[in-house]
Amino acid sequence: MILVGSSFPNVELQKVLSKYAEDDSVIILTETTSNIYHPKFINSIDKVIFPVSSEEFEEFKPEILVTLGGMVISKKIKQLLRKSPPKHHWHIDELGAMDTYHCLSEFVQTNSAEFLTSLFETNENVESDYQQKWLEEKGRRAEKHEAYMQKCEYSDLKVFEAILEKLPNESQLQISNSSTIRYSQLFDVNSTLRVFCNRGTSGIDGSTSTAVGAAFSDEKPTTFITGDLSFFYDSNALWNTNIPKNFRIIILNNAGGGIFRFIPGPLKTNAADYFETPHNLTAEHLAKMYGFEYVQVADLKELNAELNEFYSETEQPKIMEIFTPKEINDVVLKNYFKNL
Ligand SMILES: Cc1ncc(C[n+]2csc(CCOP(=O)(O)OP(=O)(O)O)c2C)c(N)n1
Repeated sequence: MILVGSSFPNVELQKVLSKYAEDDSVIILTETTSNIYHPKFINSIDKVIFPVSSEEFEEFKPEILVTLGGMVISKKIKQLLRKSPPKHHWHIDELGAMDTYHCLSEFVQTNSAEFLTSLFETNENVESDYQQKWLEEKGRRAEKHEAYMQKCEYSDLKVFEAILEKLPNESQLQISNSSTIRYSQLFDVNSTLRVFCNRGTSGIDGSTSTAVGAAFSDEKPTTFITGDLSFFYDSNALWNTNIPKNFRIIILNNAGGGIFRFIPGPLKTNAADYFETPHNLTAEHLAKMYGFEYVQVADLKELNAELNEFYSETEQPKIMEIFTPKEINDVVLKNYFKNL
């Protein structure tokens, strides 16, 4: 198993990993922020393994785990690999290694594309149904995903699907922490995009600033998708005279920290408000103050209509604020995972 965490787009790495995809004994798992794409890769890790129990994972676990790149966001793969560790874990990176799965046996401090290329040359194919097993699982989950999404009601999940479908080709996507980055992992992201998340230690404090800087340094359009609390927390990022006109911000405003309705704990205590931080704020006045065009939507029809216009050329950068129903977002997502 080759597991690729966050990485800059890398043509050499893409090339060599595509070769490994032809080896039946290898499965490649990629995160949305890995910037690596191939139809035979498992590009939505959580979608495929969320329903897999530790016992079932015995069939899917690798003998050798090779990890590349930075942070891995999928909590489930971390849990499964920690519980059922592979015989060997090698991390390949020029800088450093973290023992994320508590079984690191080898840190190879080198360029990962070069390492994999040399390894490929000495590699002997073995007969195996390992990749096939994973790909069959991927196919089954993809069907369940489609069926659920077709009847899925207006919610953060449904909105995310619509946003991802309309992103312009070859553009840059910046995603903030909390549920936003996790939703993105459930969909097939347009393979011409370059996708980034200021993951760090999952802070909500600097994503907007990072997106502004990234937009400034890129001629192609940049879209930043963020939650409302993350946006308000770092709104000072907009106090900047260098924001390009082709910068777009999409705020999923579910009136607080929606993630705290999803994770176990907060809703069962009387302290849910302190986790969720409910509010009635909108970004409208901030948009006006900082010279952004502003549009707000509150249902799927409006959203699709506005998305059709959203990326056309404008004289100012633009914010779209999407209001979603906080009472059902978590139910829709929990049912999504149940349905898988
Ligand atoms: C700097 C910082 N403070 C607090 C937190 C704890 N925290 C994690 S998620 C979250 C809520 C984020 O809400 P929002 O951006 O609206 O996204 P949603 O959960 O609705 O997707 C908070 C406060 C954090 N991650 N970073």
